[in-house]
Amino acid sequence: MNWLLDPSVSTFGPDIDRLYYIILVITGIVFVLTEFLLFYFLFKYRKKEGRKAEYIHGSTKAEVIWTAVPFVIVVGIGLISVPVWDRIKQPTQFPDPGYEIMISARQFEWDAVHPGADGELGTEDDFVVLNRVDVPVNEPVLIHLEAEDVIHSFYVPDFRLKQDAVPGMTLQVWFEVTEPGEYTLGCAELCGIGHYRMDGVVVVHTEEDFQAWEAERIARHRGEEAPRVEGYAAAEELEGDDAELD
Ligand SMILES: [Cu+2]
Repeated sequence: MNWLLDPSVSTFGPDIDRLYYIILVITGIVFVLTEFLLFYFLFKYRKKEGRKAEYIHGSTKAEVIWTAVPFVIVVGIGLISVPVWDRIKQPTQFPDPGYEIMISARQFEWDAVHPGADGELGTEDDFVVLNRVDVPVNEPVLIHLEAEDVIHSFYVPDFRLKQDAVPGMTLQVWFEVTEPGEYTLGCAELCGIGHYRMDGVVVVHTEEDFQAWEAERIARHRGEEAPRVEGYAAAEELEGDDAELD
C-alpha cells in the first residue's frame, strides 16, 4: 500500500502535489498536537476526590493566539496557492495551445469533439468520439468544456486536473502531459443515477501516433477506408464509438 500520491504526468502536477503535501504536513501536525492535548487534559483533570472545579471567565491571551496562528497559516497557504491557481485556471495565463478540442458532458457520457481535416473547431468536418479523449503528448491542450444538462466535473487524477462543466457556460481547461499513456477520466460531480458509470479514458499519444490516429479518424468519419500507417496498431485498439454531431 502506498500512502503517497501516484506520480503526476502533467506539467503542473508537481506544483499541485507540493501544495498538497505542505497542507498535509500542516494539518497532520495540528491533528497530532490537538489529539495529544485532548487526551493529556482528559487524564490530567480526571475526577479526583476533594478537587473542586474552578470557574474561569476565559483568557484573552489564549484567544488571540488561537485566532492569530490559524489566520497566519490559512493566509500563508492562500498566498502560496495563488500563483499555482493562476497558472492552471486563469485563461489569460494559459500557454498557446498545440491542440484544441471541445468536450461536452451529459448524463452520462463525455463527447469529445475534434477538429476535422481543416484543423478548426466548430466546422462541418468536426468528428466526435465518445468517452475517449485523444491528445498529443508534450503539447498544451486546450479544452472548451460544456455541459448539456446538469453540472458535471471533468476529472483526470493523473493530471491533477478537475474542472466543473456547467450548463450554459463554455469553460476553458488546459493541460500538457509529459508521458504517453492511457489515463482514467471520471466525472467528479454527482450528476444523477448513472454518475458512477460516467467514466472514460484520456489517451495521450506520441506525436507520430497522434497524427496516425487523427488521419484514421478523419478518414473513417468521411466514410473512407482508413489509411494504413506503418507501425501503428491503434486501429484494433480503438474503443471509442463514432457519434454524429447534433
Ligand atoms: Cu457527470
